[in-house]
Amino acid sequence: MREQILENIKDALMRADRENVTKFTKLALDRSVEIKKILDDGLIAGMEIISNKFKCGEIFIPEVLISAKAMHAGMAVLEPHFVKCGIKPIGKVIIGTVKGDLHDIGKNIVSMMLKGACFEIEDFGIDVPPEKFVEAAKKQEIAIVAMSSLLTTSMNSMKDTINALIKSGIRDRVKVMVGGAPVTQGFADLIGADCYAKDASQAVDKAKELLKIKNLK
Ligand code: B12
Repeated sequence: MREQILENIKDALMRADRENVTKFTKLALDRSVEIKKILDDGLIAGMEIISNKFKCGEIFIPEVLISAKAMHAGMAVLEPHFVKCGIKPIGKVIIGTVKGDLHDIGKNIVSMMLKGACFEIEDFGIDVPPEKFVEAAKKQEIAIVAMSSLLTTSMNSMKDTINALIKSGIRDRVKVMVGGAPVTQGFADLIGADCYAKDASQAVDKAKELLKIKNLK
């Protein structure tokens, strides 16, 4: 039954059927399916199928965009259940998709899971220029600057942001975390980031490691 609900979420996402994505995501929660399972085996699994169809030329940008909206609808159902942290935030993270890049699904998942793990999050959205990260990090006490990139052409903006942090003299005050489908550990090392994570769960573990916080949620 639970497996069937996850199948229904995937199926609705593939059909870009926002109403049913919402309905089956709520149903999965009602049936006590673990949130991480709903995310990984329902919503993200559905998005992977969309990715493959897009890659093969079976579907095009407009269809992907509608499925992305359905994905956001499912995530909106899950979000309040992630954010149940009741204790003082363990550090502030500013996060955004870098300049030139409009992809935000993965970044939003990372943001949601960090929030659920008691980090305070300020999400700058998409197409975020280096100056915006730097200005925020200058004005407030920021523990981690987190950047997402899904395009090989926007990855260099991560490097530009790190350079801008160095230039403004605050690189030592913050940790830099990077991720997104084309980003690798090698790339993170090359640009001088403090950490790379391949998915949202790993992002939570690594963010805690960066701040040396253990055993929290
Ligand atoms: C959905 C999608 C779109 C949607 C985006 C909607 C939205 N609101 O995000 C739309 C239709 C708008 C779109 C547009 C374009 N897209 Co697009 N898109 C995709 C697609 C199919 C899925 C991406 C996705 O959401 N995946 C699901 C999420 C959950 O995975 P994820 O993002 O990787 O995130 C996970 C991890 O990477 C990690 N992570 C992500 N961010 C971060 C950040 C940190 C700090 C950390 C630690 C971890 C982390 O954790 C996440 C959760 O586990 C990918 C295919 C793919 N294989 O990635 C193409 C893809 C990324 N797009 C591509 C292209 C080319 C484009 C366009 C240029 C197409 C065009 N001709 O216009 C435009 C670019 C627009 C722009 N300037 O950004 C290419 C990029 C190729 C390349 N080498 O650069 C891809 C790979 C498709 C392909 N195979 O050709 N796209």
